[in-house]
Amino acid sequence: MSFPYGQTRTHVAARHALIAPDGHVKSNVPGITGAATIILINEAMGAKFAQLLVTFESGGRAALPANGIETAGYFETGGGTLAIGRLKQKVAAGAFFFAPAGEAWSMTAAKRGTRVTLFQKKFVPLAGEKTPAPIIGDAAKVQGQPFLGDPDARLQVLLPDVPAFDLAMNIFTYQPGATLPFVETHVMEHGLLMLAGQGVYRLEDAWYPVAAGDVIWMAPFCPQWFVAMGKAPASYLYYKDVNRAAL
Ligand code: UGY
Ligand code: MN
Repeated sequence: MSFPYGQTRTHVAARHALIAPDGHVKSNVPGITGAATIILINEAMGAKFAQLLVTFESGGRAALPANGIETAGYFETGGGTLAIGRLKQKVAAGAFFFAPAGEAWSMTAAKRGTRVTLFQKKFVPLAGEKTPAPIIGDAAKVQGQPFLGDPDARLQVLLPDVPAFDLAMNIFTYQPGATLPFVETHVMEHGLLMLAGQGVYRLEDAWYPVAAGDVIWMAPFCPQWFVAMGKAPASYLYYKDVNRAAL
């Protein structure tokens, strides 16, 4: 039942945010056509990265130029043809990619309804390390590892965990009742998309019911905790900045 009194689960605070799908408003983003694009998180919110949800119409396209921005993407549904520099591949639901800074990338021949989440960040090079190469992969082929020993909370690390990368993109899947083992408080920032299931997310000193389609921003040092609820597993895709000096 919906109440006609302007209610929503969306809550935007100074250091965290929950964006429920009922509040989505489209933006025109240069280079993306034939698609509904929602900018869910960016610097205007206080974040140091951007999170976008792109839902393509049949034949929609994205063509992003080579510049200082790197992009990590995940296909929730649909598919098309992805090209990153000289790497070109047909992709389907469950595909992920990494387009490094300095490489143009494009998505063509999109199937109608294809949903892609993009995380974009200004690349911070590391002395002595080359800029990472383009990647196109399939999340179904990435083994989930028990998180801190819990087989009911499994983490799929989609991108190489090496110093050249200054971002990570992971999928966390919890069996009903499983939790993050403690309230994490860390320097890394997160952008998160609930892919399936439901649960409760603690962000700073508030507890939020969350479900598939919700997006969360956690600023650095935002205390965070999650419990999966209901009868089916809950999973989320998330971004974090990694591997760079403290000062
Ligand atoms: O990688 C992480 O920091 C992860 N454990 N955080 C989270 O799921 N909120
Ligand atoms: Mn965390």
